[in-house]
Amino acid sequence: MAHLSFILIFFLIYYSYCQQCDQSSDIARFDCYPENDATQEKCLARNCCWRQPFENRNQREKHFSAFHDINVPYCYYPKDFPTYKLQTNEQTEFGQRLRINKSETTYMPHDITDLTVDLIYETEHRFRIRIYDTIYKRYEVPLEVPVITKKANQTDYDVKINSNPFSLLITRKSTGVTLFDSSVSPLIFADQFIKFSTRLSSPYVYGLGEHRQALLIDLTEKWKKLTFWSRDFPPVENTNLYGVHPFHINPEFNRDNSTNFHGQFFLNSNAMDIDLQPLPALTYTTIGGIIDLYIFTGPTIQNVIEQYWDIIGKPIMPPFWSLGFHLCRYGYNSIENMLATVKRMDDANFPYDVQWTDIDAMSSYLDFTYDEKNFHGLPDFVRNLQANGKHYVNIIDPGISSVQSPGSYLPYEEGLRKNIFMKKFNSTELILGKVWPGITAFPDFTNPNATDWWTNISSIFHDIVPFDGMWIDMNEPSSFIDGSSDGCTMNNLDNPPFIPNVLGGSLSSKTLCPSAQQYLSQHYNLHSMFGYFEAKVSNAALKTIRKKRPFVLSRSSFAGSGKFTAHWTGDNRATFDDMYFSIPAILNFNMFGITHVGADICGFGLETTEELCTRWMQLGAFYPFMRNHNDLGQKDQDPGSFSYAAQQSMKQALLMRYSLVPFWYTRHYEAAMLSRTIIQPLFFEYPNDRNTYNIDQQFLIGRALLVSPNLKTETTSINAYIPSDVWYEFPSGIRVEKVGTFINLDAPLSKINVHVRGGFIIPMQIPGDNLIIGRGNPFTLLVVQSQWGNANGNLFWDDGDSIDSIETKTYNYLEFSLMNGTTLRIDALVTNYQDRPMRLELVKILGVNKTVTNVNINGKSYTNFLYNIFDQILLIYGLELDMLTQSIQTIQWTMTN
Ligand code: MIG
Repeated sequence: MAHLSFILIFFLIYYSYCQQCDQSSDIARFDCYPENDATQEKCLARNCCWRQPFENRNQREKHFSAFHDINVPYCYYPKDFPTYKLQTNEQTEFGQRLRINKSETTYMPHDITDLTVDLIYETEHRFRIRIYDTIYKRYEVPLEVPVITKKANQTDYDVKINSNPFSLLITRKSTGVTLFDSSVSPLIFADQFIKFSTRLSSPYVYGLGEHRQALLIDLTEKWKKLTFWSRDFPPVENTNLYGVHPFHINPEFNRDNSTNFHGQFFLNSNAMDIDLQPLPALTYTTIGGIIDLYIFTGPTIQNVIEQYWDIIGKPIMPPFWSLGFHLCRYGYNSIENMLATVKRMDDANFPYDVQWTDIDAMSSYLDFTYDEKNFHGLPDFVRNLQANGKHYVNIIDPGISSVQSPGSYLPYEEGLRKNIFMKKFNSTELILGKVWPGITAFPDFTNPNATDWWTNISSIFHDIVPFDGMWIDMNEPSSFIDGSSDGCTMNNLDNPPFIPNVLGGSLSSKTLCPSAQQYLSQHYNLHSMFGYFEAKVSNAALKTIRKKRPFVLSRSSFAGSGKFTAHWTGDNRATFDDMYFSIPAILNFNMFGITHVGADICGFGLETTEELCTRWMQLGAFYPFMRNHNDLGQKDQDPGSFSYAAQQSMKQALLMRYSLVPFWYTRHYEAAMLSRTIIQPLFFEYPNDRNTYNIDQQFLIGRALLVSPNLKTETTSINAYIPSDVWYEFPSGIRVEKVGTFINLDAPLSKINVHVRGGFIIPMQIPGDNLIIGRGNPFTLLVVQSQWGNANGNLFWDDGDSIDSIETKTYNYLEFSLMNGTTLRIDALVTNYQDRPMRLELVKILGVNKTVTNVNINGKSYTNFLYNIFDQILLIYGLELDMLTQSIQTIQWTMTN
């Protein structure tokens, strides 16, 4: 009898194990053992299920590729894995406050058994979930987000609470589509291990940076792990990189073929993994902070971006000059070499605005110094550039040398006095790393005193070398040694029970110990925000010093960095592949609210070629931030260093950029004011055209320009997608006949394909040698009719450099509209910046399909026009129209019937 009951009990346990482990398919498994050393034994010790995947059961080898993370997990959660139950649900002003708890602990140390869940109905389209320790206050991300205390009157989402086990379900009211569903896996909330999952609405995901990846993360068949922990590393796939942006967009494909979009932002700055799987589902695993999750319900993609930027802040309005061409390299090594480069630029008449220097211009790599021997006369060089309308930017690294002889290095000594350097764990001793100048201390930019210190030492240097912008590099922060000059502690910050899949396998890999103490919290929590705070402080310092609109370029970034800084994508290489990856990168950073972004043109590492550099200069002319930059030891790659033919191709692209600057500048205004991305993928404008969903070799500038670069070596044509719409080639004005399909376009080395879209009016300007010299030049308008004969455009214009021209409304704002294919109207809506006239010289109208017989300007007949019947282009030239003199002006034409 005893024997029998033993068998029965065994059978029951086994049976329930099977049931609890039953999964209809592999894709519904959630990884219970994400570490590298999963075994059956270790898995079962976690009370999880261990089974080979259903599919490919006999092809075990195939599943184990180099990346353990892209496979179906063998170890996964059973259905009854211990998790939380709902205890109380209280109605509050902002929504609901829940108490959840659990009685059993999990495999991670320090489970937090009593949690509070705040469900905040922030706006009609924005929902916030906060899950935190009911008793002890935990670290929270020091980002200034809106505080909502009152529930929105109406919402387009529904929230359902499951009580046992606890989970949340959020659906879109209008379609019933699931936006968030955490029931797919158990919530785990331990001190250093927080994990939860959600179902996705479709297997298409966009965002989740900074990673080197295609624009579309397609989960139809793929498992993917993305890791977040700021890291200095030349961009490769499948690793954490310089910045952290846990934001994604997920389309919802409706039965009626329409598409909605929603977004999600995980406000958490700790090291984390995001796992994606074909269910489709997404899992967050973070090792600190709280759960603070935003859901943005769109429903359009532009709405999602706007709703996200309402949380993190809108991008900074860049100074006008910073839209020009920037030239830099690591290793000019002497002022003579740099002068020779500048001369090459001027001799060949390239438009160009900003000259940079790298660390080789410093004295012994010390911040706020310059090498008075090899770069003798740098101050005069800079003043001379500035006298000619150009600008100068220099590099600053965060590591401050701590080993200079006493009395000789103010940045360090002032920093000591102001007590702004990072400390070792539980100590007043500085934590020291090693960077270019040798042993260095690291400023804690979260310390309020750091702003004064940074401003002060920058200002003293500015009195010597009057730089116009700050390039803040190495701010992951990067160190040549792991941890510190004397290692790290053995405590749980330096050795957490779980480490996300970070490069190097350790949180202190090529950076400081996580246990380092900063003003606001431990480095463990703030590491990925180092660049964010440095950018914030540098932006403030520049404002104080120059009293003008700041320009900062930061390598490391966090959600919200766009408020303070521009960004470049770091140490790419001179390959065609790297050139391609720059496009999804700048598209992503636009979604992340860092709209002023570019990649090192012609490639940083490796030797470029004339072909690659020509292609890349052409593409880079359409990056929001255009800088050619090169690594130490590589041969020159400034435009002037190439053959005459290559120079001509590069110059043509530069002239396209410069002539479009009024259009660019207005896009920046719209980004800063209206939360519009500057560069966007095609699907942003054509969300109902599925062909566009994975296009990342082409992109749009604003809504009106389509850029289709040639990204392949030794080819003279490209296969480009032209969405179903009215398109003309830019600048020729020739109509594209075949649309809504991929077509072959001529793309010889001398040409980059750019198209303008019907329905838009593009403000342009005759280029000068640089943007400052060209500021007073005449404007032109490119009017591109839609199929209905209308078009719209706008123009923002101010002095280009004031900190507060938007706040004080010291600007001009014009709107252009074409009606009935015959009347162009200019509305000068704001005209508060009257320094000089805004002279319109030429209007080019595309798509005029009948002969034009008469032109009237403000009611008076005007004879300077040309009509080209073959290309259907009307040119009205020789205009002397000051666009500011009247609030409404009209240009009208009459056509034969
Ligand atoms: O350890 O300052 O990404 O743009 O030229 C390399 C030298 C440090 C890395 C930057 C790169 C810059 C380089 N810096």
